[in-house]
Amino acid sequence: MPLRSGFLRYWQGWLPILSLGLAWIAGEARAEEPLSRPNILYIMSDDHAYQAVSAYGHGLNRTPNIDRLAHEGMLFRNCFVTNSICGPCRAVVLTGKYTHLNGFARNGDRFDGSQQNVAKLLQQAGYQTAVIGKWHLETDPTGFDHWEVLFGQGPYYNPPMKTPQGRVEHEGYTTDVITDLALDFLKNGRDPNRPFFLMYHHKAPHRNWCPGPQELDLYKDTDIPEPPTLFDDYTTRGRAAREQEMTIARHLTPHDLKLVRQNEKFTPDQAERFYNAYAEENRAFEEANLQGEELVRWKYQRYLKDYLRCVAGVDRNVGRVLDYLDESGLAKNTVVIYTSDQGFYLGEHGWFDKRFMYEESFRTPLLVRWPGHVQPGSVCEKLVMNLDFAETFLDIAGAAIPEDMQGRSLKPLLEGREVADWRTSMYYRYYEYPAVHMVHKHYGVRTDRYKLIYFHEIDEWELYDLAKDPRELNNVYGDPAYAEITAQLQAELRRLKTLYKDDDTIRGVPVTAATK
Ligand code: SGN
Ligand code: CA
Repeated sequence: MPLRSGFLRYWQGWLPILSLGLAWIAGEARAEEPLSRPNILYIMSDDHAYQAVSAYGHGLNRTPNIDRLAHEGMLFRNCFVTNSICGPCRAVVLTGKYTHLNGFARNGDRFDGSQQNVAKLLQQAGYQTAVIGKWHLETDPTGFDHWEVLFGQGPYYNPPMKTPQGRVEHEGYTTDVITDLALDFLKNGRDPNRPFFLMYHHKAPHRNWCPGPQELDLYKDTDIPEPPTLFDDYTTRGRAAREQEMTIARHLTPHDLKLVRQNEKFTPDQAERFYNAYAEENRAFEEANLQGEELVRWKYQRYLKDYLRCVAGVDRNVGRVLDYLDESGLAKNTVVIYTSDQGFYLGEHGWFDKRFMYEESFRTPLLVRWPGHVQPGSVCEKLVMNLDFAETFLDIAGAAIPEDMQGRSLKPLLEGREVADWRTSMYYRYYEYPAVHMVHKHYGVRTDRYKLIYFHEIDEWELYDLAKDPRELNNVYGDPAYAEITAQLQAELRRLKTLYKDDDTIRGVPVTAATK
C-alpha cells in the first residue's frame, strides 16, 4: 500500500503538469494545422484600370502600396474578365463560372445565392469567410461568416452598410470606412483557430469619382498625360463604337465634373472641404468659356484627376492593411491579391466606363503576393481570367475544385511552374443592352495576337491584329490578308462557346428574353 499510494501520489503530482503538456501539444497541433493553410486576403476595387496602377508602367500616377504586391509578389500582365461589368464580374469571381451559367447577366439582376460559391466551399474546408465593402449582387451574401456590404453602389461619403443584423450608419470617406471595417475584422473578428478568406471590396474609383478629404488637393498643379486615342473618330470601326454613350466629350455630366452640387450626403465640414477644393478652378473654367477640343481636354483633366485621387485613396488604404499584416505577423502566411472588378477607359477612344471587349476594359489588374511561394518581382504573361480566381483560392486552401467550375487554378503559375497546356485563347460575352452607355451586346475571342468580336444583334464583326495595332484603331475584318486567320478565329470562337456550354441562353432562358 505504502508503495502504491506513494506511486499514486507521485503520479498524481505530475498528472496536472502532464495533462497540461498534452493539452498544450494538442492545442499547438490544432493551432498549427489550420495555420499551415494560408489566409487569403482578396482586395478588389471598382473600375480600377491597370493603366492607373504604377507597377504596370503607364506613368499616369503612383500607387506605391499596391505596387508593393508586385515587388514582393507577381504581376499578371494579361488578366482579363469574362464580361466587363460590375455585378456580372463579381458573380464570376464567386462561382468560377461564366455569366450564362451563374445567371447574373446584367447589373440589377438578382444573384442566386443558393448556388455553389467559393465562400461556401472555403467555409466547408474550415476557413472563416468574410466580405466587407461593395457587393452589388442585390441578394444577401451567402457562404460568409461575416458580412458588411454597401447598399447597391453606395455613396462616397458616410456609407450606410447592410449587415445580417440590419443597417448600420457610418461617418467618413467610404474608402477609409471600408478599410476600418476590414481592419476591425482582422484585429477583433478573426477566429485565430481558422485561416481566413476576406474579400475586401472598395467602391472607389467608380463614377462619379469623389475624392476623399486627404486626396482632394492632389494633382492640382499637374497635367495628366493624354492618351493618344483621346480624339478617336472610330474610322474602320462599326456601329457599336460610334453609338455608345460613354464619351468624355458628350456624356460626362456637370455632376461628374464637380461643376454642380453633388448627390452626397456630406456633413457640413465635409461639404466645405469638398466644394472649396474645386471653387477656384470652377470659376476659371466658367470665365474661359472653352469650346471644341479645348473643352474635351479640360473635361479629361478634371475626370482623370478625380479618378486618380480616388485611386490614391484606395492605395493609401491598401497600405494601411499591408502595414497591419506586417505588424501582426499575419503577412508571412497570407496570400494577398489585388485586382479590380474590371478595367476602365481613361480617355482611350475618347471614353470613360467599360463594357467593351477592347483592351482597356477587358483587361484588369492582378497582383499577388504569397511569401515563400511566389518569387518576389516576378511577372506572368499567360492569359488568365477572373474565371480562375475561385479555383485559385480553393487550390491555395488545399480544397477540391468542383468539376463544374470553368476556370483553372493559377497556383502553378504563381509558383513559377511551367504549365505547357495553359489556355491560348479566351472567350468573352457582354449582355447589357439597351442600358446606360448603350454598348451593343457582343461576344468574341482573344488570343495573344488577335481579337475577333461579334456584335450579334447588329450582325457586325471586328478583327484586330494586336501585334500591329495594339490600340485597336484598325478593324481588319474583311481584309483578304486576314481571311485565313478570321476563319481560324471563328472556328475557335465556336469551340469556346461549346466548351463553356454557352447555348445562347442564361440558364436556359434565351438571351434576348433574359436580358430585356
Ligand atoms: C452607374 C454609372 C454608370 C456605370 C454603371 C455600372 N452611372 O449607372 O456610369 O456604368 O453604374 O457601373 S452613375 O452616374 O450612377 O455613376 S458598375 O461598375 O457598377 O458596373
Ligand atoms: Ca465596376
